[in-house]
Amino acid sequence: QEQLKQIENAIVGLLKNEVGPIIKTKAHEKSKYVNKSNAVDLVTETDKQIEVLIKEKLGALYPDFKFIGEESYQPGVTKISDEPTFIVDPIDGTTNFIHDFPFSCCSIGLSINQEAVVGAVYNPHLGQLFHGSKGNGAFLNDTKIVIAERPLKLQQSVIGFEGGAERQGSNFEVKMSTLKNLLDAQKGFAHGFRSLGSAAMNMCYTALGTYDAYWEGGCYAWDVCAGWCILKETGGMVVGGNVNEWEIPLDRRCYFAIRGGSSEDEQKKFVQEFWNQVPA
Ligand code: LIP
Repeated sequence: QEQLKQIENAIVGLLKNEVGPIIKTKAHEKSKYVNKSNAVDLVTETDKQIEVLIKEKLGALYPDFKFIGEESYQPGVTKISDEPTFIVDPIDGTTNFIHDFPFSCCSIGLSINQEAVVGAVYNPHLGQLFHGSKGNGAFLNDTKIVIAERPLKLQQSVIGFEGGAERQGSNFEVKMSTLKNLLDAQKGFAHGFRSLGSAAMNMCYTALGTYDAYWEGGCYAWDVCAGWCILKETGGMVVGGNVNEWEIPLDRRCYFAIRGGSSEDEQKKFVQEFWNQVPA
């Protein structure tokens, strides 16, 4: 537990002192970008530069730990093992970064035995640094995150949602139908949806209790690893985005995060009600 806290502090220092200033300055420059898998999956030189920097700095501090980063990921080759592994998104919310919308951040998680045990997410535009580690609680900057007890009901919820990079096919259709069902006055009737454009920020806003839940299919372990640890430390849970997926691995790519501040029974009931709105 103490060692995890030391790692958390090291990551926090790196984000605050080195990574954050780069993201903040470069976003205002309206960076040039190139397309990755398609015309809405974007990457800039700054994403790559930051990943190299983090790999170098964490590698010097923890030479035996493995490293997985969004920009060096090789589909089919890169796999999360049981060994201590830093799982990093150098800029999460790259579209926000390119458009200078103030919700781009850096997300650094550590997994051990495929469980997220340390996490830090820094949005330098708003000065919000979320961090936590297993058994040590979660913090927004220096303040411990404590979620007040309050009812958790689908009908009165605000849910984080993202369009994602996949804009056609059956997954996209399911996403859109679910969104419609949840808003429909005769079905889910949620209070509303919000889209921050960053999976890591969405996870952290669920950890804060600002969101009641966050649902996304299509993102990757580096988008959610850090936020997952932070959320768990505030009493939240992460399950699969599809029906009856209560236990999921870090790289399941379809996640449903639920805030704390309610009993496990209430959280599970919320999940069931949500799943009822996802077409088979
Ligand atoms: C993006 C996410 C966004 C999600 C996209 C993508 P990037 O990460 O944070 O919320 O919808 O699928 O994964 O590309 O900005 O690092």
